[in-house]
Amino acid sequence: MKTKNSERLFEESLKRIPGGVNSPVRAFGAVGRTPLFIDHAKGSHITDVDGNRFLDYVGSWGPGILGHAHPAVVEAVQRACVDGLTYGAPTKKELQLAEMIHEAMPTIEKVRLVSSGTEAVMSAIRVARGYTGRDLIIKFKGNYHGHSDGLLVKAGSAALTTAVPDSKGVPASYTQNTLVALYNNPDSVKGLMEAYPGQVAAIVVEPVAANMGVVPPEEGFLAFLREITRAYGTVLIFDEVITGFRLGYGGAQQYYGVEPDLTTLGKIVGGGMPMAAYGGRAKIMDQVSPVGPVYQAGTLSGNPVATTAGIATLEILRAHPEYYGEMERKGKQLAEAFRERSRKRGEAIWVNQVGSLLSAFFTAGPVRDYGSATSSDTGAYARYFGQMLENGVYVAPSQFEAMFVSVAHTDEEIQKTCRLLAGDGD
Ligand code: KE4
Repeated sequence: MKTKNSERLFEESLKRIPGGVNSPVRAFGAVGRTPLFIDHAKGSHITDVDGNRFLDYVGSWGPGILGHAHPAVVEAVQRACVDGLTYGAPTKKELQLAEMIHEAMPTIEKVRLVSSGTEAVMSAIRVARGYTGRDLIIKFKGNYHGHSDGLLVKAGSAALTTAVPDSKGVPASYTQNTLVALYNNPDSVKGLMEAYPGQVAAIVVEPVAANMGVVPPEEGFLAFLREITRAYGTVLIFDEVITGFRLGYGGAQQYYGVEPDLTTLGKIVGGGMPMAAYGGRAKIMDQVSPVGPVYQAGTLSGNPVATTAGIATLEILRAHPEYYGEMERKGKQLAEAFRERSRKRGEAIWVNQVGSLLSAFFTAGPVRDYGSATSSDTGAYARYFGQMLENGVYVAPSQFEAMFVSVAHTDEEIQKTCRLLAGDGD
C-alpha cells in the first residue's frame, strides 16, 4: 500500500502540530504506523491522500452514523452557509434542534448547545454542583468524558481516596473533588457514597462504556446508579456523547429504560459538525446563566451551520427507525465473525457488541470492566489492525476504541469484512 504522501504530510505536520495531529488517537501510536491523511470520504468509505480507499468502521469516532457526506445533510449545510456562518445571536434552528432533542429524550426538558463533548460534560458537572451545592463527583475507571481538568484523573492509591491527575498540567487540587469507582461494580459506588454521604454532587457514567473498548452495563447496573443517586440526592449524568442517537433514536436511556437527571450529547447530534449539548430536568437546567447562578457560555454555541447539520441528520434518523435494527443485525454479524476467527485460529478474542457499536478484545474475556479490558494483547490488536488496513478496511487504531457500523455499510461490505475477519480473505 502506497503511503508516501501521508508520510510526507505527517513529517511536515510534526513541525507545526504536536504529534502531527489535532487529537492524539489519530497519531496511530498504538498501532505503530504512520497515520493516514484523509483526502475525502463518501458513504461507507474514506480515501487517503495516496488514493487508498478504505471501508471505514471509525466514522469519525461516532458522528458518521449515516455514512460520510450524506447528500441531504451536505445540501442542507451548503444552503445554510450562504445565509451566514455564525451570528452570535439566537436562531429558530436552535429551538428546532432543542425540541427534537427533547422529543427524542424526554428527560432533556431543557438543553444547552455547545461545541464539543468535553464542553458538554464539563458544563453538566458544573450545573450539578451548582444545583446540589456539593463539590464531589464520581466517575468510572475507563470511562472518558473529554479532557476537562477534573476528569483527567486516575484512581488514587487507596480505593476510597480522591483521584490523582492523569495528565501533566492538571494541578492535584483540581482532582481532589473527583472520586473513581469501578464500572459494573455497584459495591465500589456504594463504598464511595457511604464514605462521603450527602457530599457527592453527581455520578457521571457512559451508559455503554466505549472508551475502554465497548463494555456494556451489566443487568441492573444502570438501575442501581439511578436508585443510589436518588437516595443520596445526587445528580445522575449519562454521558451519551457516543450512545446518544446511536443505540436508538432515544439513546441509551431509552434502550435500557433508565432516566438520568442530566444527559450529555455530541458526535451524531452535530451531524459531523462541531456541536454537542447538555441538558436534563428543567429544575436543574434553570441553574444556568442567565436564569440561574451557574455560568456557561460559548461564541459558537448553537452555530447555525452546525445546527443545520444536526437537524438534517436527526430528521433522517427519526424518519427511519428501521435503520437501527439493520445496523444492529450487521453489528451482530461482525461480532460473530470475530468469534469464528477466534475458534478457527485459536486466538483469544472476546467481543462486546451493542447495536452498531462493538469491540473485539484480544483477550480471553469476559471483558466487563477496565481491568479485564486492559488485559488485552495490544500487540495482537496492532497486527489485526495492520491486516485489516492492508485489505482495505479501516478500524480504530487502538484496542480501546469502538468499531462503528453506519447506515451506509451494505450487506455485501459487511460480508466481505466478515470473510476477512474469519481469515477467509476477500
Ligand atoms: P469531544 O470533546 O472529543 O467532542 O468529546 C469528548 C467525549 C465525551 N464523552 C464521551 C463518551 C466520548 O467518547 C468523548 C470523545 N470520544 C473520543 C473517542 N473515544 C473522541 C476521539 C478523540 O479524542 O479524538
